[in-house]
Amino acid sequence: GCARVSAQHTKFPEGFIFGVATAAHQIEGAWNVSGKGENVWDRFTHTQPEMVADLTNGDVAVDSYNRYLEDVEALEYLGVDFYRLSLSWARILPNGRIDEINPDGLRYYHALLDALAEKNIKPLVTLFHWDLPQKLQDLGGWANPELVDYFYDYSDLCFREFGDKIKSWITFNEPYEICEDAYGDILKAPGLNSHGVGNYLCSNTLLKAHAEAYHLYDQIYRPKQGGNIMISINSIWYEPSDPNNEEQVTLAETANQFKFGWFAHPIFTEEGGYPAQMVENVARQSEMEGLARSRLQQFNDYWIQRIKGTSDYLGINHYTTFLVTGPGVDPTAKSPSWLKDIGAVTTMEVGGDSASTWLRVYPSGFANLLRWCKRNYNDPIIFITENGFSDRGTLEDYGRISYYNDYLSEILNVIYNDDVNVIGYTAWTLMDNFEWRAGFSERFGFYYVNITDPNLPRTPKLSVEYFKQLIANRELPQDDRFKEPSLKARED
Ligand code: PNW
Repeated sequence: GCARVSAQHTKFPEGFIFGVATAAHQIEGAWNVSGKGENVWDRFTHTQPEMVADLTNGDVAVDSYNRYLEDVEALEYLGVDFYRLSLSWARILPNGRIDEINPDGLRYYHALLDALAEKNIKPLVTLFHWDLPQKLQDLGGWANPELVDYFYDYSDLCFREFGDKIKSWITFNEPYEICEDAYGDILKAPGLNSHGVGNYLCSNTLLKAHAEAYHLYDQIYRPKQGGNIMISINSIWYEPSDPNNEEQVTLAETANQFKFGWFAHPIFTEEGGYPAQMVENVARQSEMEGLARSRLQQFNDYWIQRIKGTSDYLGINHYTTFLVTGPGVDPTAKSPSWLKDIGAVTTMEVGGDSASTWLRVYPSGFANLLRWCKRNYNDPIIFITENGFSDRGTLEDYGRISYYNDYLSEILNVIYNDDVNVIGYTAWTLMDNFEWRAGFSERFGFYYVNITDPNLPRTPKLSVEYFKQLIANRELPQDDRFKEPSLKARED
């Protein structure tokens, strides 16, 4: 061909760091022992077990509460620079409130942090990865603005208690999934299905809670502890299905503002507040519905300023791309809803597939997202806090290896060709675990876990060797054994 192709870079820049992630509710188990309180996922899976594809739950999960030393060994074998884990709020504060602290909860995390320190693995710790104490959900959860104060107290305790051992914090994992899936829909616990209403109440509380935790850390703890703190925002990247169709291009931009911009715009832009297009669309829809006020309440000036600039890095969880096919209402959209408010029809029909319907393999979408973030958010320092691939659980997981290889290649492309400032990468996930409503039917792990064996043995998949070699050499592995045999045969 005559296209100018720059050589594929394979080597990561000096100082780039690698890790893997998990989340408390997906791995710990021990749901009601040693003083842990009930959380929204305990309640959801116990009262509506049919909501989980294979009827599993997090009661035992992969028992990391008891097997954390095995997990640390697996991390050591991989050679990771850091381990991203989350703290279970209800394990530390059974009722969610600061007036009752569970000493066994603190002890567990201290033991885990000490085991990591011994292996020189740095913890990157998420304060909230979806497992709200049920007692706080009973008060309305994130739809209740009072949660700002409850999250402040919980964060304060965590910074004080663990801040000497934890130098990197994440406030919230994926605010979109929290507010839209759990409040606006039934896709995550508690599944309130308050579409077009609860989702926006949630985002107002969550962004304020995030900002207050940031300022607390920044002003009180950072001077003594010297760490950093960020938020992890999930994106589904939207592209026009026909890049030459102006209308689709505009609608894809609107969709990206609704998805990523919903939480990124208030924190990472000079202007602050929700994206203008989002404010306008929801106001217009609300008016058409005969409402006196928009379902999306704008922040006042105090909160716009208070929320702006409250993240040291832009944490990005990225997995997949959707296409925008045209204007209108998505056939799956409820009324009213976030999806209807966008005003675009979307499709997942793009790239290769995985075990998850929502996860399509489309690496170039990742590069486009990263370049878009550089442009829209004033060239932030970007930390990839999740990226990964699901299958049904094979040990020869060539699909996972090629996913990682192709998505990591795109990171190298944007670093070297577009000067995007990506400084770290986190793979989801260390071992197969409780994949929320998919249970164990979709597997994202480097290690396979046989959940029918009471010992829950962790067995390395081929991707363990791939990721280990990547980290050891700071370079994309070129080794033939990581290529799918059928593809290899075709090349020979
Ligand atoms: C993340 N999407 O969720 C979560 O942070 C993890 O707890 C979860 O296990 C993992 O990804 C795999 O699902 C996502 O639609 C949910 O793009 C949805 C999307 C991405 C991530």
